[in-house]
Amino acid sequence: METKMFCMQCEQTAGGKACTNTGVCGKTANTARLQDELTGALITASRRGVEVPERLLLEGVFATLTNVNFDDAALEKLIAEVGTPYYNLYKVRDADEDTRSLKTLLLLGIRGVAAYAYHAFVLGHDVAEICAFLKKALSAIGDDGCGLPELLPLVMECGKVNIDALALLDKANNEAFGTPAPVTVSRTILPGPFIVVSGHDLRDLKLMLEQTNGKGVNVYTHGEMLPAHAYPELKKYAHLKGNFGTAWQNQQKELANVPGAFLFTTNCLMPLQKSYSDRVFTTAVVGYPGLVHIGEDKDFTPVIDKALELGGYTEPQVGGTFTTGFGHNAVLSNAETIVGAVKSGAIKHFFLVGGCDGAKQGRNYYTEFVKQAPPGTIILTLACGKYRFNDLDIGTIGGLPRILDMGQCNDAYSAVRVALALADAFGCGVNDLPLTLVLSWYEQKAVAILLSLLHLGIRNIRLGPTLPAFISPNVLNYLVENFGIASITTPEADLAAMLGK
Ligand code: SF4
Ligand code: SF3
Repeated sequence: METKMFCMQCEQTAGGKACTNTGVCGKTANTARLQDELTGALITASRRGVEVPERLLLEGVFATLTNVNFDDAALEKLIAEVGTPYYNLYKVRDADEDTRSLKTLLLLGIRGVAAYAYHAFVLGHDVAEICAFLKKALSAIGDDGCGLPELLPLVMECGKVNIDALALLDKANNEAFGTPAPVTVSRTILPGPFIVVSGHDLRDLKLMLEQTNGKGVNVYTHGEMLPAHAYPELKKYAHLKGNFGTAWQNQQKELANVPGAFLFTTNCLMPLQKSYSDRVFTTAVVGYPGLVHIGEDKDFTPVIDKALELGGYTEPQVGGTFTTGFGHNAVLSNAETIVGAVKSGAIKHFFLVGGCDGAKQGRNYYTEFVKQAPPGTIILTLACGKYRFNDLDIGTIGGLPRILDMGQCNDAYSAVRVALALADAFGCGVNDLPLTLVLSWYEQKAVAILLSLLHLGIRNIRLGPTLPAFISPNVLNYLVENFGIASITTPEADLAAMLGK
């Protein structure tokens, strides 16, 4: 059968191997080709030392991440802006399987790094060193003579650079929007016109709040935007009312016929359905054919006008609540209580159950895992995978909820900070803490975060729902031998093993 495209970058890839005809995500073969050409053009530019402005480099890498940009015209524009002939990515695919595996791991890792760096960049922070690494990595991917000895250290360095990007973004978000504090977020949608802001970009949300202020339009967060409610400079807007829906993979169902306008600032955007395609808008690196895209001037008037035209609900759509805002500052302000509770035996174990959500059946594992985690255990969580269990009430320990939502996927940095502080308090290494990481992955930011955790030497991570298709048997062996990485099995068996039962 003819191969029209080749993409294996996300967890839902066709048959667990590769999308070769059309993307399970809805990406067409032509869009996949353009994304390859864009990556190939950036590879050539990096190899030849052609100057590519930071914004273009970050956008060009970020635009190829899963569920970000489906708009061929936008991709063609980026390719033209880079302006170099493109390196043929099929050369990577034709390499021996371990080289291919490491080059793919590196490429997908930098896609995640670019996404995080982009958010820090738009908040005015210096991303020069991160961009220098992106170019170095792109250059290595396009170097046909580059083999395992060169690639393995680069893959680990990608993990380090991603930590730098996460730290920079943490600083950028805290400086711009204040220090997040725990908050209860309503899930009720009130009557009247409203806009739902999805994705990860807090700056876009802030600009939307400013522009809707006093206009009679309420604003709700969606998906990874939920932790925004914890930032004082965002929370202060009275018309930021609450959170809409659940994780990204439910959007085609949850957005159907909703009388509000939607703005996607980053992944995860799914192919649109007729019943709501007239009310979805994109901005930044997100694109979808036929939609109104809000450009760099960030004039959200078309979104606001659409919300006013739709008018919203006439009756409140009553929902429950979520709790979020347990970033490193909030958790570490309770450090004494936590350390005391561990010493007294009130807290027996910490689980970091975090990562992406997705459509696979097997992801119920994470819900079951949290339900079955015994009393005396704390669940730290982050990213959109939390929607599998963040509506559960599993009680408190010493006044702290047993489920602590640390934020977006980039707040993996918070989890690292907390783990390092606890290790410090107990005078041990992170791997000696009563802490196990149970991660769920879907797209390439999760790949970057995984590399960061490996760079920090964190062992015995459980990964699911399945292992990535781009990991060759030898690379997997390396990860198992050096880091004890393992696939999830069942909640019962994994909990027993983690708790030493
Ligand atoms: Fe397939 Fe995932 Fe690539 Fe989409 S991003 S084409 S679903 S592997
Ligand atoms: Fe989610 Fe797409 Fe990965 Fe930021 S929004 S974690 S999947």
